Amino acid sequence: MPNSTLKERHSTIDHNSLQNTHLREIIDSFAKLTKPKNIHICDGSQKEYNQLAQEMVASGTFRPVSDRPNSYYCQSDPSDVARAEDRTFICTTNQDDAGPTNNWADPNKMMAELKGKFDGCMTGRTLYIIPFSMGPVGSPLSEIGIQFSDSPYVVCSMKIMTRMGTDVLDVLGTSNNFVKCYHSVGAPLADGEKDVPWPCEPNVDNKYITHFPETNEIWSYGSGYGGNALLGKKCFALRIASAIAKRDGWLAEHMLILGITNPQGVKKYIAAAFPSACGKTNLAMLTPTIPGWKVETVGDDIAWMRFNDKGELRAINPEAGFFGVAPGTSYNSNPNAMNSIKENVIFTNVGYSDEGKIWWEGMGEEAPKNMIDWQNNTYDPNSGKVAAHANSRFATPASQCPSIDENWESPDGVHISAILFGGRRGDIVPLVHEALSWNHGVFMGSAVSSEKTAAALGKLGEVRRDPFAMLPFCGYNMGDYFKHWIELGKKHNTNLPKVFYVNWFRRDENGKFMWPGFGDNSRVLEWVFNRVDGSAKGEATPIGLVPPKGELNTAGLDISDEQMEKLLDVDKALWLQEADAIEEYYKQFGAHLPSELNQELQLLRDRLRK
Ligand code: SAT
Ligand code: MN
Repeated sequence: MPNSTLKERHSTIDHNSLQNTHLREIIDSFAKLTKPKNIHICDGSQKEYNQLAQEMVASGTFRPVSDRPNSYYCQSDPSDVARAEDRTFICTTNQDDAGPTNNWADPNKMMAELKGKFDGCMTGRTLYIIPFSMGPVGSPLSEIGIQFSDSPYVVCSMKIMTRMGTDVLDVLGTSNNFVKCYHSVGAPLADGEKDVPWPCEPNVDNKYITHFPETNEIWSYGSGYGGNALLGKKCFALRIASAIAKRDGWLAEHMLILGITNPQGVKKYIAAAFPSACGKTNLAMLTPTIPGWKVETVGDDIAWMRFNDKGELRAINPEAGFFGVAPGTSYNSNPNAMNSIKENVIFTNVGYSDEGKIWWEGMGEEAPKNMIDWQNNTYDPNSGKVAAHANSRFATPASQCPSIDENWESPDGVHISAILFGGRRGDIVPLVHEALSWNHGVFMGSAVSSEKTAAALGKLGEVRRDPFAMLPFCGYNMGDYFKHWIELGKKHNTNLPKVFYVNWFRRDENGKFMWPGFGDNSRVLEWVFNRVDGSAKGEATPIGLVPPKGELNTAGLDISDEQMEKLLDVDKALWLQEADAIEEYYKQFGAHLPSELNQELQLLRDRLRK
């Protein structure tokens, strides 16, 4: 069947009339491969969104949320609830370019395997073509992608999470400079076969999340969930973009961006890297408990950063929405998030009541009487089973966030004066410490460690190294990535941000969190802010500078001096063990490990032994 006879469904754009011949050719060959029933070029309009949402309500994929206008509830297949890291591949000609922390695959072999999977995979379905911009449409810092997908859920989610639609095609013009994002849920429909609410390939071994950084292509098969399927996010804005950034001298990072203003009205911007599901969204939207301070949100997950000609590091948030973890989000933990999700939201894998209201554990509200859980079973509070999956999410437009920063869409980005690293560690890592230099900061970032969370499939709780919180997201050799950070510091050494490491999750001998966290994290931000402008003191420890006694603002907090001491304690013996562990972990990078990091490790040991 020639593709020109493919039925165009309620799309205002006819693909044969597309200006961009590259795009037209790709659509034709991809449709030939995947054999969809229909083809639909997305214009990104609200009308289109509403129509798709209504179709999904009719098919049972979506259920309307009764107390939130234009919002929908959705349950995924139980096999498809998080990123599939074991099935995520970087496909480069040389295995060395993917490095020891990525699953590597030969690009030709992988492409052949993928072609087999994609052959006919859209039978009975509609192929949606989704033009989107990461970053404000037309900004020089932005990049364009075209996602191909057979999932209307993905289309609606992409409308929230990215800038999507016709204006992106206008900016693209006839250029071939866009990231090709091929996606299928991997569930062809035979003639007359009834669809399921969440089509996907249930066998995890048949899922593929593959990246071709040499040709700026992403091929994702078998999953409809989160970062596996919303390809603008981790696949493009991190894995592919990090490889582009390495070539072009900038940084694509797994970082939130926040603006913080002191009582005198001085504002600074901070970027912070934490592994998935460690509270980045909460920190980005934090409501300070210290009087007179204000925090505003630029982004909650991804930062693209470049040095400008003044040597300032400028950051943009390439996304347009928040894909936040639902459980634990409440008016207490994150009022700004709660106020961001009053309308135009897609909720996935939370609980849903017979009155059409959504609910999750830690929402700060009593569970509704009659509710189904994320697996569509009647929720029984006595069963010990949760209503909301630990990685259940809300997708909501960033523009709805009450704390959104006035510069969040500024084409020049915002000036970053401090970078925070952090993870979830019950022990040894103090509440906050400051790097002694840029290279020491890179060392800290390279050794980020965290207890595993539910954002990825696998065992929870286990401590793993997650360098720069980029372990699952770096599109090239992690050793070269460290080198890139060192090199940028050398090249732009006049106005570098200060680097810090935080840990909100330290526990006492009874296993209790010692720091209240959430809004009180503003106290740590205050010290960071004042360190940047030189008005706060830092006390030297072997691992870096910590706030000296009395320097961290604990006014109004029920915390003893003894507890503060414990929170900031640096145990030399344990840190010497940590240094051994870092040395062991560094071995995998071989010759790709920059010598500067070995030097930093040596300096750390010297300071610990003094
Ligand atoms: O990758 S997701 O977008 O599904 C969420 C995350 O891991 O941060
Ligand atoms: Mn993330």
